[in-house]
Amino acid sequence: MRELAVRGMVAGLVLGAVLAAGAQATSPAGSQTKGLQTGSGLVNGYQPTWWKSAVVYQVYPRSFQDSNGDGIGDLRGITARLDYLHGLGVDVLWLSPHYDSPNADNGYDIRDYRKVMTEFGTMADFDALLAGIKARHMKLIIDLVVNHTSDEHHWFVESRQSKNNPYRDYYIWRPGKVGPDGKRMPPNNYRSAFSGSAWQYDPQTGEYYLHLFAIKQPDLNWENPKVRQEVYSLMRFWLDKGVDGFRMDVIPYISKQPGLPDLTPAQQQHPDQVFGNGPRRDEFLQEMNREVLSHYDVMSVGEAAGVTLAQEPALVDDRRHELNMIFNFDAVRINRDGKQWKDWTLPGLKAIYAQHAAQLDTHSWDTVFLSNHDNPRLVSSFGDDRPEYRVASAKLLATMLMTLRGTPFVYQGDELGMTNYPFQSINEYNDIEAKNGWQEDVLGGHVPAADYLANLRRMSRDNARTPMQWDATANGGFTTAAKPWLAVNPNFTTINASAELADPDSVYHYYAQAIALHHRAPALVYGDYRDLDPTNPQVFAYTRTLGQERYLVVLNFSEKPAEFALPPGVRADRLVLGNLHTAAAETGPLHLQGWEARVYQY
Ligand code: ISL
Ligand code: CA
Repeated sequence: MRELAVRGMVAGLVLGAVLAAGAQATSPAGSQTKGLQTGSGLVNGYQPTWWKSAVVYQVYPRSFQDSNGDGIGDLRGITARLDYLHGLGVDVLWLSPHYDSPNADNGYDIRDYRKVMTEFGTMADFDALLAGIKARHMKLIIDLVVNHTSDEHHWFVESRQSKNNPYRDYYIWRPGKVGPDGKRMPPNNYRSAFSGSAWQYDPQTGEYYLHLFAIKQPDLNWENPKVRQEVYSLMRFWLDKGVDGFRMDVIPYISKQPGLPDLTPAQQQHPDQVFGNGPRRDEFLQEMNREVLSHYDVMSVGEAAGVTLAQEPALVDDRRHELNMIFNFDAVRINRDGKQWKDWTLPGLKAIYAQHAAQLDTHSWDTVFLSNHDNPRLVSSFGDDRPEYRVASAKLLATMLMTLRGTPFVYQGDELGMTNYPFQSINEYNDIEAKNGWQEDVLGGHVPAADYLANLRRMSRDNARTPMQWDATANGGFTTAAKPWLAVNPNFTTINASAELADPDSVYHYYAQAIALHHRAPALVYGDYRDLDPTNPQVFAYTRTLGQERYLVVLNFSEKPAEFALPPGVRADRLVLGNLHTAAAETGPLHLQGWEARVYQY
């Protein structure tokens, strides 16, 4: 009953937000920018498409909403919250893996691509979720994890049986080497992303299989045309159900280096760049596009670990017919060196966005994101999550996500300003990466426990995976179970959706406003990007321009006040979005408060 009452309240408030935003409803970019269109329908040189002007919201199903009291989020839980997402104004949901899985890596280890994970529900629940999304004129993209499967997938169960099993060649098997001491050694020096060798010895046939991730995630052999056809077939299965595309997990890794030689010491600094640039990568993606994607009006976004910005057009230039866009890691990982936190600077971040603008022409599209289920919380990493700055800095980051160039991705809970979790001990973590690292680094005697934990607390993926905070009741309204699968952040009593829906000044309502602005301003989608002051260490100021439609974005990335002199020609008398209630027009330089964000149209 409690659940129902709360949901009713949430839906009522959301309806209000939707009505309020109604006057600013999305319209196709082209209809508002006739002056800039050429005969071919281009806008500022870009071919307009729905996925370029969309705002995407990532749902991590395990942590979104539990509907049956087992402590694990599920599909019915998501369906029950669709009005909340619709009220936020997002167009597309990206669902992290919902497939049958033994959960060695929370669903990124798939046992059956055509079955829904039992904890998440049934295929009928999936169909109902999809129908609920379509009924709200939203779209759904799902996670395509085909660099590897679970070791419990029937292909692998077969593959490991014998060297002449028909599925043997679905995976990457190699005999070991003999070490100087006469002992068996893995075929090469590749390391798994989750510690240890990337090779696992299998006594059944006396060979090793490759796993760039967990031992329970054997890599598929894309050299085998049968594997590729299996993948295309499962893609069609979901597309024919009506899903609108895929987020493709570590997709550049599908082509392996011929002969799998050892990494050189230099390559060992950046192994992902070797894994992500195999010689047949583009050929495989072009084949996938030809055989599958080109037959549907869908969106494709590749998680492109190992692909540098300079290499990005190879995957996304629309004349190459591979993917629509990728997640380049330069910005999101500016605060780390390997797995270790490192301080970042604002000019460093700006330089990355400037490079994006310079290196991608109108044939290439981009993503804008600074968080997801593999990274700590947005406001904790790039803003300031101390109580006095959390709301303002979370709103500043929302402003930036919705005004930079590229399709913006919002990770669940960031629209509430959710923060990192106050982890104390290794036992509080669930992530295989954290646990394996503890085993190898700390128990192996290489890193003091206190140092490992201090870094992990800041960088762990589990920071982003704690359950959504819906209200101030037990476990944040995520579950009625006594214990959720991963603990709810204790700050749920103050940071939660119900409180934010009721507060017009909340991070949630600010996101809704920023998203609405993104939707009504073609310049924020297709406009040129110009950084006005690249070396300023405190203020990030840029313009987005599409013919006569011009926006100026000014962001004070600091708790300290700042002044910013407007360049000649910029009239700052039309504030269209701001996170602190400043007077719209200022004469002379702008006086920005700590973490103040403003958007002017001029
Ligand atoms: O997040 C990482 C380590 O902290 C990255 O190395 C990450 O593993 C890499 O970006 C690939 O991520 C994707 O594939 C993994 C899965 O664990 C991640 O959740 C997924 O996003 C293996 O499927
Ligand atoms: Ca459940």
